[in-house]
Amino acid sequence: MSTPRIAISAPDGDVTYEQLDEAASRVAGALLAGRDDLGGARVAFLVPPSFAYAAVLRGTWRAGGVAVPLAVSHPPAELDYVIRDAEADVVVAAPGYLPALAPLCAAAGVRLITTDAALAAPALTAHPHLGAGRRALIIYTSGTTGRPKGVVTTHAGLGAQVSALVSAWGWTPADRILLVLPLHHVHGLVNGLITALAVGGTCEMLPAFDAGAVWRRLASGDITVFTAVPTIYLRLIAAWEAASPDVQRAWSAGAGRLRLMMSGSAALPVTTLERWRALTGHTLLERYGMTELGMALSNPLDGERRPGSVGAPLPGVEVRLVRESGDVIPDDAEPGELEVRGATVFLEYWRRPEETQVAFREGWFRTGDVAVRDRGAYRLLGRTSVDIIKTGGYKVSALEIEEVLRRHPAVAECAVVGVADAEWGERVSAVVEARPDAPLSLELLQAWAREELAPYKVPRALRIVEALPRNAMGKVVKPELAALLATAEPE
Ligand code: MCA
Ligand code: AMP
Repeated sequence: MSTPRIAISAPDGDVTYEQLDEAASRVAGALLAGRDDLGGARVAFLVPPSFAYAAVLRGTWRAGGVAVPLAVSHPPAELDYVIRDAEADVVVAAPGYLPALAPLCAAAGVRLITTDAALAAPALTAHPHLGAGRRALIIYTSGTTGRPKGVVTTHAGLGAQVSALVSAWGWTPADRILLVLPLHHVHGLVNGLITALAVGGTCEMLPAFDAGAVWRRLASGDITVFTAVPTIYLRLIAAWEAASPDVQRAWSAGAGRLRLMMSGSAALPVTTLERWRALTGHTLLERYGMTELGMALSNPLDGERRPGSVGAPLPGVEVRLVRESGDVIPDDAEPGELEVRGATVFLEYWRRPEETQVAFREGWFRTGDVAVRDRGAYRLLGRTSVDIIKTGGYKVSALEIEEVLRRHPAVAECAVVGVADAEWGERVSAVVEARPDAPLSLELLQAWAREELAPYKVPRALRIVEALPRNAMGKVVKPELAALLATAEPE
């Protein structure tokens, strides 16, 4: 008899596919609580990386629900926003999060159950029929308008995203991925967990990113695939450099045995790519994706991986570059906005029909990223909006942070920008016009913002000025701020 395959290896244990299947049926039973089908009701869940996370995700789908993963790094105000915006029918929480969630759920009138209770429920025996066109997942992402929007992907869309990755990156049941990314975003959730489970591979999860722990697992010889954001590769390089020569040799040799190492979510500096190649022999496979699209462009598994390039369209993905006028760019060398079409593209922004409509042009999704094509491969040059910041691989909206800062009683006006940073890609930075009569310090403002904003949205560099630079129309001129902040010491 062959050994049963391990689906998840996580802090709460190793489970086989059979055990995961049974656990998902129990979760589905608990969610349905006697109903036949959740019928697209939203199941929000706050569960750390674990076997329980995978069981809740699969159980939600089995019961006909829409999965809404919540971020373990988010403060109560952000959790509350997502639970209410998604109009969650039920929230599932790991027991440790009950104290934070119980008051929110009580105030919002939402049922709250623990993972322990869900996993102990009687298993569901009959499943609702899940048409591929049904909504499967809502991931929250920031934009240039208002608060974060829920990006809705159907089962068919997710299936198309996963198929593209399996064929382009050669996933097989023999793969074991080491996952250290958060599970409320596509990079960790789709590229890591969902794809590994779709092929019958193993997903090994660490509780959080820790450079030493990652190196030890990479060196073990067990892992075949790894994917991360550039900030993580920089931290791994720093840990390698701080290690003894013997440890360095063991880590490098072990990492060299992986089948595939990838980078994405933010631009991979060529210096990082080169340093990683020198340490491990791997030329990182860089790819480009977006919450609304899954992955769209990728360097090849076999063949030349060009530093500074995000490669060519994945199977089933069509892309084009468009001028500001809307004309499609026919040739290489002329930059334009990247637009994407295909079965992988999201269905809608949750309950935001107008924003969904303006996100598309003639059926093509407008990414807001500016790119240029060179011999079949694409290079990203920047974004069409200065108000989108990418920091540590997280996308944040400058406008959203400004709205929060303006609520502080000592802030008269403010402007937030992303300042180039070697470690984080961009650093959230703010220039604040203080009220003349109110004392304001970075510490006070940061402590205050921490309560309202996720950690990566808290301004790290701050200037307090008497007057923000404005144009003749009275509008704050952001490019001037970037220069001002670039010379400010990071706090
Ligand atoms: C955290 N800190 C930051 C940032 N993030 N400071 C500045 N900029 C930031 N972005 C602060 C923390 O609050 C803390 O501050 C201090 O830095 C040290 O934090 P530490 O615990 O050491 O690390 P961490 O910040 O928790 O983790 C760093 C990380 C993490 C592992 C690189 O940012 C991460 O997991 N990033 C991945 C994001 C991701 O998966 N993005 C995918 C979305 P203090 O000590 O003062 O409290 S994009 C996507 O899905 C698309 C589809 C795609 O293409 O992939
Ligand atoms: P998100 O909205 O969090 O899914 O982030 C998507 C955005 O991340 C894209 O629109 C790009 O701006 C950025 N991004 C993803 N992959 C890359 C990459 N390889 N290089 C540069 N930017 C990237």
